[in-house]
Amino acid sequence: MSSTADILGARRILAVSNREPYTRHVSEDGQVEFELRAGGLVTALTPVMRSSSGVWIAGDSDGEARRDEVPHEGPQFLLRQVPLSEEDVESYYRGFANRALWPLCHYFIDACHFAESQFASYQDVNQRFAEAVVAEEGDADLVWVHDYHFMLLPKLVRERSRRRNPIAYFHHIPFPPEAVFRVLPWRREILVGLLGADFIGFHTEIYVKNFLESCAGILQADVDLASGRVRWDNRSIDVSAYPIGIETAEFEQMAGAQGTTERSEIIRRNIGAEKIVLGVDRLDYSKGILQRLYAIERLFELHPEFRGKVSFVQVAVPSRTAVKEYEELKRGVDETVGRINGRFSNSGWTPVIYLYRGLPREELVAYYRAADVCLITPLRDGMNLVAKEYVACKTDDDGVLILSEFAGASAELDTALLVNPYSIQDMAVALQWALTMEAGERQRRMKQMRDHVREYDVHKWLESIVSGSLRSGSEAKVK
Ligand code: ADQ
Repeated sequence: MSSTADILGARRILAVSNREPYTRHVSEDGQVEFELRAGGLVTALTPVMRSSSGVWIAGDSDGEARRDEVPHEGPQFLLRQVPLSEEDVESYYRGFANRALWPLCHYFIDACHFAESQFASYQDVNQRFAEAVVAEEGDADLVWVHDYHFMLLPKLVRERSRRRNPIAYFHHIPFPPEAVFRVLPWRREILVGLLGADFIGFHTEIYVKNFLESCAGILQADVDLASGRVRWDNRSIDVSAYPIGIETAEFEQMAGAQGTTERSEIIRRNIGAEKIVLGVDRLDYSKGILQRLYAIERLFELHPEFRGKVSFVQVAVPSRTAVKEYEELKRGVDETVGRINGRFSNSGWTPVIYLYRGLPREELVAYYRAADVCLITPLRDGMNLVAKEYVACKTDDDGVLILSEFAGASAELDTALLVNPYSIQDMAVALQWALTMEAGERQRRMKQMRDHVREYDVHKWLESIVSGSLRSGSEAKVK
């Protein structure tokens, strides 16, 4: 049994997330099949959900209410889907979650769109999820709410539930400084919604501090910054930093497989450059892809010696394509890649290779193995798992990570070359350094990061968060 299962004992996890952990397919002969979604959280949480017969509540954009036992073979857990109409998706998801909360939490005030009707839809969807939680809740559960789609949910569950199960909330994206958060017209409602939890987790101490200062400044709540506690509504809420990890062992094992070595050699041969620089992201304006391209352009301007020898590969998985800002970004990236290639390429060498698609996990790992340098420069990012995945795959300790100081991961991966992603010059200088760094220094820096990523993997994160949540649940009652 895993240690998380030990800590849970007879308790179940009742998890809530916007996206479901399994996608449901109906084959031509009517057979229903479930496919596990790739991703660290789902991979780590699923075995615990199975062993404790947990419940996972998620949205269903096909608009159907379903309760399915997943996976087909036991042990199973219950996947309950809350129906979301096209209007809900437009207003609650694309609207309030992704055009108000997402930019706000990433400190992009100018990109925020605040609409009363979208907040009303967000409230309505949160209420429907709260009803689903209460309907599924057992006597010994840990209610665990995930992410910014459900910031009102902890309070709504507390008000509706007669059971006194601990409620945990984890915020996967940044939490902005109070001065930024204040801009939100519904700042009080959102903070009070979250304070319905017993435990609130963020990736870094900075987000914890930002949240606590917002509670003190906006709600005049009694906050203890040193111990990370908020007193609210006669309860004590534990607010802590728990940086998420990845499935390190799985990435290491895939990186070491014979097939991966062969595939990464083919990738290198096809690209044909002496050195490969890699970027991997969802196509999102928070990831700083345009600024990164400008830095590559600056590198070729300032250092003609790299022309013909270095190629930059950007893999961008399409994301939120129906949201206006994302369409504009896609156009901007297409144009910039075209311009740089038009300016510098010659027969046999392409400066920027742009893959606008998601890659299967094995292929992604082969790209990580093939890359001499990984350039991860979000303007703001809760954590950034790609940085950790790249490190885990460098099993020979050879490779250089250039990382934005505004990614949560920079608090842990501090032997990366840390850059300010708003400074094109800073990134170009780091690129030049990375491409000429001696093997000894590359290995020393990488080894330190690899040891960290191995020790603090997603299983350790899960274990600490579950024990932290259960502890704060019981402490909150006795205070
Ligand atoms: P995301 O913003 O989605 O996550 P990230 O942490 O980098 O960002 O995770 C992306 C995942 O998708 C990684 O596992 C990566 O391998 C995969 N991925 C990205 N691009 C891909 C591509 N082109 N092809 C295939 N796979 C690709 C949010 C927050 C982050 C936080 C996580 C977890 O925004 O800051 O780290 O949640 O809490």
